[in-house]
Amino acid sequence: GPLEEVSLPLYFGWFLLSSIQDKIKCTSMDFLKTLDTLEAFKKHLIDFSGKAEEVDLEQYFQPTGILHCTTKFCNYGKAEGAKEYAEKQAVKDSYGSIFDLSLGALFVTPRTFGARVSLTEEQLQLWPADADAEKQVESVPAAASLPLGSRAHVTLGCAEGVEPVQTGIDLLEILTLQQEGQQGEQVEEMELGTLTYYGTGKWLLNLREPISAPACFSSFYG
Ligand code: 2AM
Repeated sequence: GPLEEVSLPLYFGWFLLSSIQDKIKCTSMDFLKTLDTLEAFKKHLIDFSGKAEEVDLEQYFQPTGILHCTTKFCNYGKAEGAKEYAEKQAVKDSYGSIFDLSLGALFVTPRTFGARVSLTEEQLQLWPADADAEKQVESVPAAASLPLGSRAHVTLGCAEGVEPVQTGIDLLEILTLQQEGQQGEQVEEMELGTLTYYGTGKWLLNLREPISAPACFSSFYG
């Protein structure tokens, strides 16, 4: 019946509690404010915006709503493996529970702005292993050899016209470069951590102190 058709959400994920949302928004805006004033960033502006003109990163990235870490994109049941995921025992058992997510890095590309999430063994139980999201990214074939859960992230903003799904793909691209042994160019010790440039507009800030973010495992219907 019609009820059954809408019984699967747009996606499952961890939704950050509101107190930590505010803190992360502040921290990430501070980071953007500093990043676009750095000489190293200005040097690579061409990669970033196609022009040598300055960009205001705080304006460049549009917020994308409630901060969350998607575990499984179900597309109301149309995505592959959606039903199987929703029926997993771990998913049912954890639904509505609070988890502590660890945000270890911030990254910026010309398309997206995100935070990398390092999942614990317990949290990986909620990561789709079968229809492994990482392995479906055709544009980053090497991502298939990254550890499970590498894609886990919180989207903090997207450039105009860019869909949030791109954030995970951008993260996988950076992690793939790291895995292939690219050291990147360590450009700056910032208060928040070490900033590294991976070429073609890809920036990664490894946080000195990972941000611990309480988050509720739930789903979004929209
Ligand atoms: P995000 O997880 O990078 O933010 C609704 O569109 C949510 O589902 C967004 O949070 C989005 O990206 C995520 N999403 C959309 N399409 C997806 C896909 N094909 N695979 C994984 N996540 C997707």
